Amino acid sequence: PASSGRVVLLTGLSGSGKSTISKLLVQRLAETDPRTTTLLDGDEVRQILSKGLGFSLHDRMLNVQRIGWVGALVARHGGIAVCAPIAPFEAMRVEMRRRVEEFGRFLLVHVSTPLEVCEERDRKGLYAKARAGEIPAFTGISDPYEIPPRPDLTIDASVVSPDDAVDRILAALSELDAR
Ligand code: GGZ
Repeated sequence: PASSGRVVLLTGLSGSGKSTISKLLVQRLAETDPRTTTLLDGDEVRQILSKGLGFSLHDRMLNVQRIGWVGALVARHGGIAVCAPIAPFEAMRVEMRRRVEEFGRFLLVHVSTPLEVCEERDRKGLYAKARAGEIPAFTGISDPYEIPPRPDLTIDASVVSPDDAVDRILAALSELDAR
């Protein structure tokens, strides 16, 4: 089809498993899908594309807008962009979908791992710092995470393995292709 480009947005809390799932997803797509795949992970984006931005509402909006813009560009050229920012506000996700759907199709995946689990694991020690007030406006602790009301998929990574999560996303992507 003319608009064969895709953007997959994995939204969820810090430590929810977005990066792990998206890296595996990109590997699997490289093996199985003829389209090129681009990973736009939170960490990497903030080192370059969004360098200098912080975590105010304004800066988060800009960050996610930039990711959406690059993702839409990838989709416009027939590729698949896998994006994994927290994207905590519904408005930014809606805007990204609108932008992408001008050129291709959009899949919203809510990685819904509960806050308690993310905080309990606390791989980077950020939740402890946020609780101690050392990181202001930390998503889930002192800044909101708006639960997506109508995600295409919901995956709780505390009960679903990364492999199974990727299987579910690939199945949802083929459904999009069939539509
Ligand atoms: C949330 C923060 C914050 C605050 C630093 N709130 O686990 P991580 O470390 O690697 O993922 C988080 C990342 C979030 O950046 P995003 O670009 O994905 O966020 S957004 O979509 O809201 O723009 C976390 C780290 O940055 N981090 N401070 N205050 N996460």
